[in-house]
Amino acid sequence: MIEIYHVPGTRSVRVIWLCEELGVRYEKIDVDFSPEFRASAEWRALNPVGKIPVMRDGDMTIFESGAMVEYILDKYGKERLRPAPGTSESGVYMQWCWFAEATFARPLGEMVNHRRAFAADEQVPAVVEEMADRARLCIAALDQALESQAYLCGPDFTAADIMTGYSLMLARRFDLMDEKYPNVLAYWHRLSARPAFEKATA
Ligand SMILES: N[C@@H](CCC(=O)N[C@@H](CS)C(=O)NCC(=O)O)C(=O)O
Repeated sequence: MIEIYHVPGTRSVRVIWLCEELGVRYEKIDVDFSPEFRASAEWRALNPVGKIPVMRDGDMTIFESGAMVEYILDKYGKERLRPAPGTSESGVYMQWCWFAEATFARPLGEMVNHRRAFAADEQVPAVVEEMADRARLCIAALDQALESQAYLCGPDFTAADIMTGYSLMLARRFDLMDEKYPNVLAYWHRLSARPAFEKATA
């Protein structure tokens, strides 16, 4: 059975959410999120940069949440939740998956790290604001894409929405989603009402 090393509120939510959507069985293994544990030889053996999540399936161990999502779709997806590889729909699907982590989650992650690494009086507001602006640009891009469709790849929910849904969870922590982005707000309500999302974030 798939083992998902999990900390609530982290990117392991994506992997659990996907398994719940697909009805794939998994075991959740709680991880100590303290910097000390993440720096330990025990954890670095699973994730060399000390981050969450990690996933195991049989003798395979991987880090990077996007890779876990694609692996699960390849092995257990039965062609659900993503377009057929090699189609133009698949190109758009991959664009949004990569955008979710490489472009949108990047400034958000740095905001989280900045807040965690520095005491309130050591934080640099201009740096945080610059990262918030980068994240807002991403939210605006999503808002535009969602103007005439319910999900990022069209009328149907895909794993690109799972990748993006977690990034929106991070954006909400910083109050970056507001009425300037009505399509994103409506999209967020659709995503967060899904039973699989509720289970992954319970
Ligand atoms: N690109 C990685 C990012 C992993 C990541 O940044 N995880 C966060 C939790 S969601 C973490 O462990 N942060 C601790 C740190 O960066 O020190 C992925 O998608 O798995």
